[in-house]
Amino acid sequence: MIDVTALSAEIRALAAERNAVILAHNYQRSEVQDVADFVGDSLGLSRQAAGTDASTIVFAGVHFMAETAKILAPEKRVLLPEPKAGCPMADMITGEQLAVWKAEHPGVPVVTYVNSSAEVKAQSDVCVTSANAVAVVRALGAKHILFAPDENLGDWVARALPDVTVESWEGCCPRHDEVSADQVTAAREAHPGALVMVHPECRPEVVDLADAVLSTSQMLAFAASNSAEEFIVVTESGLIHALGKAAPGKRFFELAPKMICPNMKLTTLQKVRDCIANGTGEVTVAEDVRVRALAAVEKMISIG
Ligand code: CIZ
Ligand code: SF4
Repeated sequence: MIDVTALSAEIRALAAERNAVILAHNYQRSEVQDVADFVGDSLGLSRQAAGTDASTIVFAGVHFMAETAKILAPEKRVLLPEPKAGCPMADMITGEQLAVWKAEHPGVPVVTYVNSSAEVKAQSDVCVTSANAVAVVRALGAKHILFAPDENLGDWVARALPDVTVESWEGCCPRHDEVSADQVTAAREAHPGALVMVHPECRPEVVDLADAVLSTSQMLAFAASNSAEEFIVVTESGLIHALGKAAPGKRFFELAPKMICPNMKLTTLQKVRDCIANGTGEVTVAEDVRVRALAAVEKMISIG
């Protein structure tokens, strides 16, 4: 058995000694969230990365998130405690595949979810997160867009903006895409009165059952500000810990079985400690790719 308190104290001391800031995604293990300086969604954490005085950023999350931090904070050293922590959705489209798709649709703007590689962002007109996808596409003002890589999020945007033709790449988050309407209905029956919060990476028939369709940062704000006391949470299990801190005293229920992203759980306290101690897992982005990816990310940030 590891001593979580002692290991966490060791990590905090090492981070201070090495001038490192620890960022943890909302889907990380509870003890990794607790040792971090900041917990949040990928964009919120990347903004922390850009604004920090620390020279090293330890990104407890998956690869594309650390890459996004590097895109925004190129002068800093960005470390990913577990280099094998990838995102299957981000891997569903490569830079070459996007180039072919674009060539088939000359002049059609490419809108890319931040859950994508730097190579893919670099070929995109604008990025979006699940929190701002609808607002960014609306502000873009295009009648027709290519949307990559999440078909379900593309669907959500298309439904919110019926005047826009959204052509989506057939990617998905395996964890969110496998949720069935029956699972949500069973959770509602078990907890009548609880509000159902659904992430837009879920399928349309699951989104249809939601009281609110929200990104992780939006779920945290919604649960804290809503007068309801009970919520059914349809996103990755790690958010339950963050929700408990954002809205203390409220009750949060998960689906059965729980939604667990194995890549998010690869990062452990021991790996965070080893990464800071040894400076391992550095994430780099080629400068020409970074500059083009930054343009797509900055365009998103300027809109919302
Ligand atoms: O952008 C993020 O951090 C992800 C993957 C989900 C969300 O809804 O915040
Ligand atoms: Fe990727 Fe889904 Fe895991 Fe998020 S939860 S990192 S989208 S596989």
